[in-house]
Amino acid sequence: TNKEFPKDFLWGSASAAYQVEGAWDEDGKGRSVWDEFVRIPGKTFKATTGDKAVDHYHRFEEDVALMKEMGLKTYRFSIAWTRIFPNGKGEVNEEGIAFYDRLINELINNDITPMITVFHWDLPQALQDEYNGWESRKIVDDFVNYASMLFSRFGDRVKHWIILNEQNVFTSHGWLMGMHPPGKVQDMKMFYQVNHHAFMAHAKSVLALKALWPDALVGSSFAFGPAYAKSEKPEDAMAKMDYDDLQSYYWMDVYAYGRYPRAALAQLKSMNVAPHFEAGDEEILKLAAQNIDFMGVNYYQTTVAEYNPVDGVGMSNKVNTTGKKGTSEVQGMPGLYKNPKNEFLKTTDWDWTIDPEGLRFACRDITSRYDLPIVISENGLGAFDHLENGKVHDPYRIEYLKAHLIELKKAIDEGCRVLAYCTWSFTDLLSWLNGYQKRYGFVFVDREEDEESGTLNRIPKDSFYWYQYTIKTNGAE
Ligand code: BGP
Repeated sequence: TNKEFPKDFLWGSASAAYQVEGAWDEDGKGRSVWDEFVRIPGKTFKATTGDKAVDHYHRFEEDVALMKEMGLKTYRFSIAWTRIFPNGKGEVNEEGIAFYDRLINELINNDITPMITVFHWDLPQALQDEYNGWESRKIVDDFVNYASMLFSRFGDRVKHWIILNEQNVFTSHGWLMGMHPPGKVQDMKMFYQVNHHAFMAHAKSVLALKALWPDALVGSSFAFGPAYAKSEKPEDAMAKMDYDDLQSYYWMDVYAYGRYPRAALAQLKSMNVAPHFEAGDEEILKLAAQNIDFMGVNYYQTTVAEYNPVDGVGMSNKVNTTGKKGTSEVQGMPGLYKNPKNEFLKTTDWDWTIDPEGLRFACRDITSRYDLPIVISENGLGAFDHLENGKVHDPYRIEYLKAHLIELKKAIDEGCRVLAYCTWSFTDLLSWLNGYQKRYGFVFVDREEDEESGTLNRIPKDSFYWYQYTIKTNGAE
């Protein structure tokens, strides 16, 4: 087999507006639910905010120059809805459009393909105030109106679109675990209803994009954590199946087939939490499914599924946000499954399993089930990095990414059609729940949790030069 990755493979890196931009109240930007949420004491890590983040808003030219130096082929970034429509809808804020115009043009002028995420969690607070945001069906029209504005203004230059980032994460953290806005806990019925609204927003946006730009490439990005059955016990095999249907296929089946997994829906009906459909929804979901071009996958780790008795563990908000190993708790769904530790895998300081083969597993599973091209829209290692004598040595990150790329190449050789691989992230940035101490970038940014200290200077880490070489050889070395 050829050692190189496919011709035109998009070697990339990713970010999200709230995590890098800063300039939270500049040039007409409205407030998002995250601008408010981080101000509630105790909600996020040390009450760190994205007010300034890594100031990408003012330093994007410097950041793009570094991407160019690296040889990056694609940069995935998200647009802040509140820069385009400060109140979520109504009059467009031309200064917001102008910022993204400058960023897109800068990328294109440097031979970097822009890949846009329409929604990476920063919902306008105005829509939350008016009708509880995602909880109301009204969100669908406002979302499509916002997405369509992006398509009409940027679609002449931007071909790659990701509608939603990790719908499974922002809804479970927001309505079950209380860790993302609006901070609700165990509201199962609303969780599934919110998801239905998000699916409709995704589907109608896909159709709106294709109506305007038939050649565009579109999909949504799913946080896929494949599950391994704990043992050869039939009840563990069934636990894996329940986990897959309720935690993975519940989203990917709707994107790819336009329907919910039948067993999951039966389960939700028995619990009286199945979502309400409007007339015509099924047809729209099906039509959109026929129009997506790829499955976006954010891959970080795998999980284990084990049978969980009716009086067993539920979902908790005890997750490790400090980087102290072993401080997270087992999550589960009573009567169905729980997710114990995998004894065979190492973990990061934040208790995420390190499992390169899981990436291959994820690609194979998607290819078997959906036969769709794949965009790896995120993959990376969160770690404590240290600046010493002006350098950051991060061999652990190189080792992590290299191992994942080896498995990704195997998946490609096995028939998976992988279009792009975006690492998380290009520069260091804000981690939603872990602050600035948990770093992912190829480029170190000099800043601490508190906004006053740090120069925000950019310093390429060792991994920057490793990825540069990997891109240059198209993955052959
Ligand atoms: C994904 C998000 C990203 C990013 C990443 C790393 O879920 O799409 O926005 O934050 O995870 O996660 P964390 O910052 O929690 O380590």
